Amino acid sequence: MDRRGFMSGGTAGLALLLVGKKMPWVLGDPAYAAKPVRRNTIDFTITDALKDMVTHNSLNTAQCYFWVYKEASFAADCPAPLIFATSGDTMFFNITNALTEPHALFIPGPPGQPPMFDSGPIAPGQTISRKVKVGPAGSYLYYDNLNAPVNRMMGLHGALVVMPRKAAPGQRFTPYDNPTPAVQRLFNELGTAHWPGLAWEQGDPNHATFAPPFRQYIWVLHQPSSHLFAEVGQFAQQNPGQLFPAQSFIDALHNEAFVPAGTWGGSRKSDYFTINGQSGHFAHNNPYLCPNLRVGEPCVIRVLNAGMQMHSIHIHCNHQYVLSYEGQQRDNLWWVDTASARPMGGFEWLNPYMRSPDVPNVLGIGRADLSPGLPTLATDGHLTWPPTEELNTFIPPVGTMAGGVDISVRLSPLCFPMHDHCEPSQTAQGGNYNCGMISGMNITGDRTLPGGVVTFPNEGHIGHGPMRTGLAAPEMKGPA
Ligand SMILES: [Cu+2]
Repeated sequence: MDRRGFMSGGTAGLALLLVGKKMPWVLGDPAYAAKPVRRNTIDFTITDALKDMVTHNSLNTAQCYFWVYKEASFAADCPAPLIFATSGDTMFFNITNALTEPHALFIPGPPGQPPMFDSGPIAPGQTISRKVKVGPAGSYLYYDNLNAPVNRMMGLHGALVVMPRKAAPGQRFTPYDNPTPAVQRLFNELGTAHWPGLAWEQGDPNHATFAPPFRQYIWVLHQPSSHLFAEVGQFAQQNPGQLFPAQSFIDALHNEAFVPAGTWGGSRKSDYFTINGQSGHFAHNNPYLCPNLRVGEPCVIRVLNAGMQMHSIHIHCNHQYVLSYEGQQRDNLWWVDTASARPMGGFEWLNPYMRSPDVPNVLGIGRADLSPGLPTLATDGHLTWPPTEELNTFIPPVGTMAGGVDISVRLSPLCFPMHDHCEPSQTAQGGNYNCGMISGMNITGDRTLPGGVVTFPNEGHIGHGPMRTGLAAPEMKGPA
């Protein structure tokens, strides 16, 4: 397995490519500030890579072999870089096929419409250069559609997010060029009395509270099989130019009995379940994946399933509005806590970032509703919102020193899980629970209380809390 000297994929942040000049908002987003690259020409080499997987450590050398679109600016990884572009932009692909069988890059259009882009087969050793007119606004998987599903499953896929050029006159921004009335109405109501706080496109230009505009997260789902992928790599090495039989790939992944890795070699079923190539701790505690926002800071979550297995994406804390399902905007919005992403399907959610409706709070049960007459609820003489008891709890206590370091960990922010209800995906290598397809949503404060933005007490405490993302605000004012 050393055909071309495998590259090692890291477990760092998301590779991000910006097309066009209309997206300064991305650069203002702490989740994306890591190192986006701005260019209109995307240089892909179709090659292979070996990646350390979630359970990789000094005792367990778990790795997986992938085929990847490697962009010139970034290390090889699966998925390929997230591309942000604006509807109507033009971008250019230079694509070189460095593998031994034909490959391609395909971007579907909206349902029932022609593809946005189709490179057609690129022969081994060949380079093609093509122009793409980007649009309409939405969330797309770009992928290799040849020898389906083998090439796409082997790792040749990534996400393209197309933002609308503008909002309709007098209307709020939505994620679409032509939103349905229901979607437009929902976005118009963000930041109003119904959902106090910010509209989607509103942020803090001067970072007073570190709230970026157009808050959004992209979850590309995948189910790598380390044994099957290695076999495909070996087949290609031994039979250059021949295609791995797609039907036996499907049979292995779907129909083979599961045998965990340690038992002999393991079967060829999926043994990893990833979001943007990450899983377990690396997915959940990753600011590219897990929203870290305050009550009143709604965000969009775009889910795209690149794999062959369904995932039922279930999030705690808030219900989600399904804005679109499999590329089709909703006329009548669903309000759900779980939505299913079928293979090659997906959806777009609006996460309202309201208080969890069943959490009693100082203003009553439900949203931050300032109507008079609502009961003030308390438990054991203590207000349950803001949840200062949780937020002021440190384990071990503040000041616990080890090696000269304060090792206290603050139970903050309020962390809620997202997990896939198709439960096998919660494992890695067939048994390592909680190393699978998980993420979450975290609440780091509340900007809807009377008296202005609340950043929870001790937000500025350094400690070793799991989720420091630079959201500490200078203002630490609680409710009067
Ligand atoms: Cu749950």
